[in-house]
Amino acid sequence: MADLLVRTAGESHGPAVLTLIEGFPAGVPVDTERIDALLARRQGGYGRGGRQEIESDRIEILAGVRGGRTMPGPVVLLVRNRDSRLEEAPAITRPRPGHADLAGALKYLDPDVRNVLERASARETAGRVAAGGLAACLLAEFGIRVAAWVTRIGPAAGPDDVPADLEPWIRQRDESDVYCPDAEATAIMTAAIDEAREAGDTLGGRIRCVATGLPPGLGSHTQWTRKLDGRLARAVMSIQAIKGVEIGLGFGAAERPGSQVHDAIALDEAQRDGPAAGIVRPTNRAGGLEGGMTNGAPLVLSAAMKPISTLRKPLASVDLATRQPEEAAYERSDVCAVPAASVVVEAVVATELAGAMIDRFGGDSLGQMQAAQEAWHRAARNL
Ligand code: EPS
Repeated sequence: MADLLVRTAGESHGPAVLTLIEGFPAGVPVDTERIDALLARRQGGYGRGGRQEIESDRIEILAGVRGGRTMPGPVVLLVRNRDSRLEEAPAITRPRPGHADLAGALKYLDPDVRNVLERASARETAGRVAAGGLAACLLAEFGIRVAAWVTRIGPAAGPDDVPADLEPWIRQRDESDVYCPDAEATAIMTAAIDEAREAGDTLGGRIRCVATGLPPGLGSHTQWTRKLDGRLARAVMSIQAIKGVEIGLGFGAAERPGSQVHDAIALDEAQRDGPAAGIVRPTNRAGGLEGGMTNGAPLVLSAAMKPISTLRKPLASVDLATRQPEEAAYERSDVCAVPAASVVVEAVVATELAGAMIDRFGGDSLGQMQAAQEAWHRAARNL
């Protein structure tokens, strides 16, 4: 089992965010425009603060690519920080409730929380999105599409649908300032963000992520570490400010009897050449995962994000330098970063799915993966 390993390095106001990707197959065409477009989408979304007016994220390839294709060996991607001023950035001793500040100060016994917040910052997600963009290049070779959008911002809910055809849905999402594929809901969401901004407050929300074209059998029931639902949940929960992950019905499954949770199994000979050999599921409440494996249906995952913890009207805190009660620190902040987080969810799901594809079909080269996938697909017709 070859693991796809993604590691990031870099501080929010350091010179750059770096991403090391190890275990990626050779021969994959690297579409830098696709990766840069994902980075640009992550920077956008209504409710972002002043920082994104400074940054202009794009990747520089430092290792592992030649002639536009991946080579055997690690890939290193760099996203430069324009707001690079780590040495000049002032000490911060008034921890923000909800941020890593206080837990980090206690862990490292350091009253200057700058040393913790610089790495805890969601700026790090630029590195994970760069990796997700590379993963999407691999998935595209197999006709796998991953897309995420916003379904709620604070009190404002958008449509909960999972469309059969993703493409028109994605076009509508891309027209929305909050990455929600519904114009009416977009207007209500942007108004909610305006209201929060005026109040000096912040808003969280919900994200939906769907992946189509997945072959059955990604992930494994044989060991807890290999269960794809567990791997996806870990990847998504590790995104800054994400507090909940659901697959399919998620928490809703707890409220229904089994007959209204599980998806019946049926035959459709017209789909004999399809991904599941003509064995179809009229419903997809499982969200495409059973027993820790994909079942041929689209993957459907949802995530909940808490509101940003840097508040213009700060909550009470304590100055760790003087031990006096003080308001929490505030320099500048996003009011709402749920649209940006939807792009990060899309990226980390793509990375996990690419890892599961490599695990299933071998990770040396794209050609070998494709041959293994086609051999399995041919054999599946005889099931
Ligand atoms: C963040 C604080 C803000 C955000 C940042 C995440 O940065 P700054 O302190 O420079 O204003 O803008 O997000 C990004 C820089 C980004 O690219 O997403 C935090 O504390 O997590």
